[in-house]
Amino acid sequence: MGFLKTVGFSRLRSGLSKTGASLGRLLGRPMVDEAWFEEVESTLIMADAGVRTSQDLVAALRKSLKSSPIDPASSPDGLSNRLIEILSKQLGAVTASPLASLSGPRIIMVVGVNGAGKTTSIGKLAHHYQSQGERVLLAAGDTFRAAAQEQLQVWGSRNGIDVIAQAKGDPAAVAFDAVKAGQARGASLVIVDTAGRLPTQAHLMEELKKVKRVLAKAIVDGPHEVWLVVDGGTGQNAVGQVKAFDDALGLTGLVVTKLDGTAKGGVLLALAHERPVPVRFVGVGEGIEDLQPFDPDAFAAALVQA
Ligand SMILES: Nc1nc2c(ncn2[C@@H]2O[C@H](COP(=O)(O)OP(=O)(O)OP(=O)(O)O)[C@@H](O)[C@H]2O)c(=O)[nH]1
Ligand SMILES: [Mg+2]
Repeated sequence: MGFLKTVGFSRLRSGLSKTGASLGRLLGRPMVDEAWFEEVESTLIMADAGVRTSQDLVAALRKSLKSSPIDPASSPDGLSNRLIEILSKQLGAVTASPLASLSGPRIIMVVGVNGAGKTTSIGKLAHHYQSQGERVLLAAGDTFRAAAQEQLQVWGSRNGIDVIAQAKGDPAAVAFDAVKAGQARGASLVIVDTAGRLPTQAHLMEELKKVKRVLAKAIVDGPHEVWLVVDGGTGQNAVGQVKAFDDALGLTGLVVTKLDGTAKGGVLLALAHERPVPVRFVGVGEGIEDLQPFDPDAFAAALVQA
């Protein structure tokens, strides 16, 4: 786990420290009894893992400790390592496989509720993919507010890349234009920003479906990816968001943001258990570098050991 040594990991670890501190305290205790299992369960629930998920994880832990017991006195790290193993296995359900290579530009449509971190994440994604040699183009599909276009333009100039925008116009038209511009300019990746919305706002969800339909007409197999950006600090609410956006649009990935802040991180366990959409990246700050590819082992270790 080379990732463990990176700055990103320490950000993640300090962000998730609430959970880690309480799990750490439990794991350092000499007695593994019924009360201990109950405490592990309630700690996971408090870390936003959700009741059902926490119960199932503790059941897995019980089973594992029964078939292969650990003596905390002689093996001080044994319990943490066992729990990390179980959490990583659960998080394995949301591990993303690498994106398949394409001949034309890949289109990533980015959606989510207001303020989740879509535009910021797009700025960071542009930087990430550019550093991997991709030719990136951005589309200002949030035509709802003028400031939203400007915000994306700022990220565009920070990365030295073009942003396709229209002074007036609807998001589907901007998305269509961006695909055509991407094809004409030899871009390998077009990332489409959209305005924030609640999944309960039916007309706004219809608008997203329209953007998706138009992208399907603009390019073969488009959009290749539909990613939901979720604020990791919203706890169980994030699970509802993933289900609703997935039902409406068929998500292919998630970006979970703000794990450097108040987020407790357990929500990824709940997602893995209840609606396993691959987690592509986690956001650990507001800077251009503060985006990490999701690594289930490192994340489980951060949850337990912080
Ligand atoms: N600490 C922290 N802040 C973040 C992260 N990602 C985004 N933010 C902040 O969250 C706020 C909202 O981010 P935006 O990118 O504007 O969110 P959005 O989803 O595009 O918002 P709307 O377009 O209004 O729906 C900004 O202040 C960002 O700097 C993160 O990973 N960590
Ligand atoms: Mg935005």
